[in-house]
Amino acid sequence: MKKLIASRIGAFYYDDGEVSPFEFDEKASHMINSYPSRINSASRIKYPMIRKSFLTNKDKSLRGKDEFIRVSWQEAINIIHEEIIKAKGHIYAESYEWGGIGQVSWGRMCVQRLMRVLGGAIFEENDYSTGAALAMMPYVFSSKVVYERPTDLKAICNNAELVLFIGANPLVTNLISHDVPLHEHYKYYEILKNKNNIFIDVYANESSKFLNAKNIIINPNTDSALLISICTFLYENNLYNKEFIKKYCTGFDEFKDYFLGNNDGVKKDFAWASEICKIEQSVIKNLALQLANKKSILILGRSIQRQANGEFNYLAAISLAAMLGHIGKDGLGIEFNLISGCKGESVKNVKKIKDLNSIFPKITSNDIFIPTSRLQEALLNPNKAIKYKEEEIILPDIKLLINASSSFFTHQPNTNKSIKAYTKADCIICLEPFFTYDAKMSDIILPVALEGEREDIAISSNKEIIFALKKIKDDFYEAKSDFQICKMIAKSFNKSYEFCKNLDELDIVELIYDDLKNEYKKDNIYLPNFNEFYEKSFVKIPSLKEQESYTRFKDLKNINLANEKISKMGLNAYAHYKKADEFCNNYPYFLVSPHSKYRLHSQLDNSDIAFKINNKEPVYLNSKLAKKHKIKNNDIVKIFNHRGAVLCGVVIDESVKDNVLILHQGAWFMPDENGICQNGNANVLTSSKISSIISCSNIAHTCKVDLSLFKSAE
Ligand SMILES: Nc1nc2c(c(=O)[nH]1)N[C@H]1C(S)=C(S)[C@@H](COP(=O)(O)OP(=O)(O)OC[C@H]3O[C@@H](n4cnc5c(=O)[nH]c(N)nc54)[C@H](O)[C@@H]3O)O[C@H]1N2
Ligand SMILES: Nc1nc2c(c(=O)[nH]1)N[C@H]1C(S)=C(S)[C@@H](COP(=O)(O)OP(=O)(O)OC[C@H]3O[C@@H](n4cnc5c(=O)[nH]c(N)nc54)[C@H](O)[C@@H]3O)O[C@H]1N2
Ligand SMILES: [Mo]
Repeated sequence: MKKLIASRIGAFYYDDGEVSPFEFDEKASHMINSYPSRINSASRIKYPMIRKSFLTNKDKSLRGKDEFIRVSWQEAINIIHEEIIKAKGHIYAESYEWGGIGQVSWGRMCVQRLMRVLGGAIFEENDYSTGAALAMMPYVFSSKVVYERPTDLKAICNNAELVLFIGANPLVTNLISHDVPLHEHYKYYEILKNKNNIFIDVYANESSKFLNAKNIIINPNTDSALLISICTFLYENNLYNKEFIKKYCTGFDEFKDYFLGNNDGVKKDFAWASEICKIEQSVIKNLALQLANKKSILILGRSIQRQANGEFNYLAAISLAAMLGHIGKDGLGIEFNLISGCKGESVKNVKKIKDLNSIFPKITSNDIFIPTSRLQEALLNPNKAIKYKEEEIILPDIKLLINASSSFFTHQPNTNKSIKAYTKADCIICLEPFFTYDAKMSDIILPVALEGEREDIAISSNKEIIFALKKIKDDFYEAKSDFQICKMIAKSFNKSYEFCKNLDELDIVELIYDDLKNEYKKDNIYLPNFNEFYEKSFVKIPSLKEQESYTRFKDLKNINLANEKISKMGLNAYAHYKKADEFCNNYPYFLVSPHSKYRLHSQLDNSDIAFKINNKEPVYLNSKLAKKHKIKNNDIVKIFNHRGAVLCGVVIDESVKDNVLILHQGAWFMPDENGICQNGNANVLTSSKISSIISCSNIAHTCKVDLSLFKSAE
């Protein structure tokens, strides 16, 4: 019989090896087809296991090379208990972040709650996705802005004449979502096909192709130069909205002095940008004129802020949008939050669903926060003072790592540095369904149940459908849910009451459902009782359907284009373009590592939907570069720099900028005996430097490499 499964790659039915789409998914993703091969993957972890030399004498030197010994759950919990006591005050528990789903048993949430119940731990502030932007926005607007309710696609379709996508590939990045995606955005992208769409990217990405859009193919890491040169043009030709600038913007005069070159003698005009961006001046001018004459919205992806000085790329785009003066007008201006979560239309009167944390009383604990993506740095340099925003912080001394839902070796830039960093920890505990490199580098591995093997409750990303996640198949060997594992650890400290009032998953699922049901009842919206919901596996919340379109920044107060506090940090706040080359060693090509349509980060790389060329992750490059290196489609190439090397399979794509290699992030790290990754994990090559001290965030998209032919295709 068909059973419903809800996940971050979508909801779908599963019946004895067969997958079929969920009826309310408006365009089910191909990713759901990964499920059968994934649940039965040979790489799954079956039992709790402990690294042999850790078990015998706590030796760290064989981490990553050692064999694992099967232990009972009780033995594993006993050892974890002792290690937690030993490392108190030095435990890192961020568990960043995309494995699993659910309001009760999402690994990241469970581990964080467990550690807070036990007194606190070390966590990270902001995130890998938009770390630079999240830290920058309070200096520009009055709040973090990025994840606030977005101007939705419905409003854009109704109002915009020109949609400018900057480093954004929303039809790929909306395949997945934190909550269950229903892909309601497609119908709006169908409407957008009739508009004027322009993509600024390093290649003609999938979304651009879908919209049949115009492409401006840019030299990576130079978007702010392009955007600033348009500001100069608008200013000099009196084509900008003076009233908007006067009413809402501070710092414009300083910014103007910068783009006119009043202080440094360099006018930031089309000639200047053309040289930096490697785009013809006429193309930039044409874009500038269109922006000046059409009602537009700038849709920003996140890639351009996951770069050296990425904070300023967002600022440059905001400055341009401010000069265009559409911010706050229906469906126009600028938007940062259409990259995942679908967000076709805003649904009225949504009540917030609770989770394991919010359904129980809040726990206060002594937590320490480091900036996002600084774990490696903290492990290698405990007690080091680093500059962060306007202050100095001391990196904590980490002795124990506990990870659930996290793939550090594919998500953190500079994998070989990560390997060195991991040798510093005394103990590493990993809750994982699969034998990833993270699992291999751990001391204690605990097998985790996947969707379909545990009970939970989840909501769709548009908040219209509540899903019951059910156990629809037998236990996978000894795998348990993250919730069950964390509850067992809490219990070993006599803290399971604080963790979950001693309740089981299904009891908490019922509490969460009933809480939501009661909230809706206050608005005369009636949900079925829990048993009926659970029996059916999902419920569509009635009467929410009156969908409105929404535009943000209606209550805009101020945009600060050159915040003094940033200048006080030693960074030039009004110089919105900053060279990225200085961050890179002298290799000929930029490596860009976007998010793959075949994966959720590293997840699904071990499924049969993974797209490989000669068993390697594909690298996309254009024929000019291929000719230069005498390589052809399907050849295996080595991509390298001073940080390491990876092997990839060649795909020639004419649209890729001629100094760029595109290698999607997330291929599992599989080093040979010389440390060369046989599977093409992009982060072997990327730099772990910080974007700037404003955020100390990662710069995965600022990376240079070289390549050579490794093996010709037959
Ligand atoms: N299928 C799928 N969807 C996902 C994810 C996934 O792993 N798989 N991950 C999710 C998560 S957590 C996040 S944070 C988002 C990420 O969302 P984003 O950060 O927006 O996605 P990216 O794929 O990194 O980059 C988007 C586009 O920017 C382009 N780009 C890269 N460098 C530059 C540049 O210098 N200039 C310009 N103009 N363009 C550039 C890339 O070629 C790509 O087409 O995606 C989410 N959605
Ligand atoms: N080069 C480069 N690097 C990047 C980026 C980039 O654009 N380029 N993007 C960055 C961004 S935006 C992000 S968000 C990060 C993503 O980084 P992560 O969130 O670490 O990525 P995932 O690969 O999704 O890791 C999830 C892990 O959880 C495991 N898992 C699956 N289900 C469960 C479960 O139910 N329980 C538990 N305990 N584990 C489970 C999976 O097997 C996997 O190992 O990557 C970042 N890294
Ligand atoms: Mo992300």
